[in-house]
Amino acid sequence: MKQAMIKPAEYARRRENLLQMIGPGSVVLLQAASEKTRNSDVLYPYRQDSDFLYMSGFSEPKAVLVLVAGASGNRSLLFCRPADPDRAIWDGPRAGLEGALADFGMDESFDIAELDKRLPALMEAAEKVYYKVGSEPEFDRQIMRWMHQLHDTKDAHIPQELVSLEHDLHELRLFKSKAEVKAMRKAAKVAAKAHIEAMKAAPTATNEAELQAELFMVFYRNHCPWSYQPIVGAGDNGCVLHYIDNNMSIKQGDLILIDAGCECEGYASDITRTFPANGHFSAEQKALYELVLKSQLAAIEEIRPGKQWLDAHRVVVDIITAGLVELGLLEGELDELIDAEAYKEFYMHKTGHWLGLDVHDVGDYTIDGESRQLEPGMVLTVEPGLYIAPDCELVEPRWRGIGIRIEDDVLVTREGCEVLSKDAPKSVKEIEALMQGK
Ligand SMILES: [Mn+2]
Repeated sequence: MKQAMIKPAEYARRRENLLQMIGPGSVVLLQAASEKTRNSDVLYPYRQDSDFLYMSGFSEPKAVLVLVAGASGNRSLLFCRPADPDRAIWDGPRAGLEGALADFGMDESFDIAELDKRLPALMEAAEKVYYKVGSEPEFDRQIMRWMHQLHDTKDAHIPQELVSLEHDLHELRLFKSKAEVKAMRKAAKVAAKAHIEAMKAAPTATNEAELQAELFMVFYRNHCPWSYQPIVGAGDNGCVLHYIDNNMSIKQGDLILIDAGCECEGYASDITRTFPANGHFSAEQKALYELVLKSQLAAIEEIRPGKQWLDAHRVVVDIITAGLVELGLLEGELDELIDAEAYKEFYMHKTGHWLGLDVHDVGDYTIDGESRQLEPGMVLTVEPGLYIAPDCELVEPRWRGIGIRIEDDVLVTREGCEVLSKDAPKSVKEIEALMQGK
């Protein structure tokens, strides 16, 4: 197997950091994602829970991670499925209890079948039990059963608080380490290449599905599975924000909007490009495209330490609204239009989101009601768009059915920012040259 970018020592450091935050006398319980049936005996591809993955690097189902912050030091315990030569014939090998110690840096490992037997005693040693309260009904019930068990045991010590784990853990996840940035840079590089291949294939493609195939070919050749169902929307479909059917025919003169990203060691990229199917922007397409691009470039200028998360969005709203007035899609006084949010008819989403192990990654966007300040190590998307619905009566027919979004993945650095997805072309000139084979 290829050497992992995120090393066991980094996972151990994360566990240590979390236990430092929550302090001694605590126990943390995290459950692996469960397998999900697609139909009959067929399962959906398994994807580990991002919080569990962040704390363990362990990507098998049927596991529970227990972190103990005790007076005599911190311990990491993994309950998982033992190695099983018979099952290995069908499913391949598992890490097993030995692997949990040797490859995942655990202090102790136990058979997951012993969970009920051992967990109450581990909880008994703690004042506070941290877990994702309310997120998995069955796990909630299981923890309550263990609590009842302690209540029913003579002289047992009972933890005084059940505390939600998410806030502290997600604060850690918001700031990316060097190794995480490396993984995200690769995910962005591979996705950018996929977008380039889709652009090159578009002039001879007749259906959106063919372009999705180009994306997947690049993803899987680079061992990076998709990070979310891609959007490949030609023509009017580009205006459907969460379009994922990706099976309609591509018509001469369509714009094609592709929103697609992949994962490297669980870390996502999330890139959107919009380009003309035939490699030539029409006048209307170009006018709106240049406007979105101008707002996107200005928004990226707003990504640096000390700026607020919302500053990029504010700049986009100003530029988009002014541009729509200039092009005649909106009428009125600029300030009034902005106050009235008139742009929302054509631009109804925010300019970005945190990016990491989840595509819409965790972390607070506001602190005490104020938009959060950007700090080095945060990664976010910058993705303004314009969507003129095919049946929009507010504008001349020539603008209708044009959907555009341009999205990059941006790392906040000490000096400003780094656009991780910069390899994907986005100027009109670059796109047309690539698609026309120049
Ligand atoms: Mn996005």
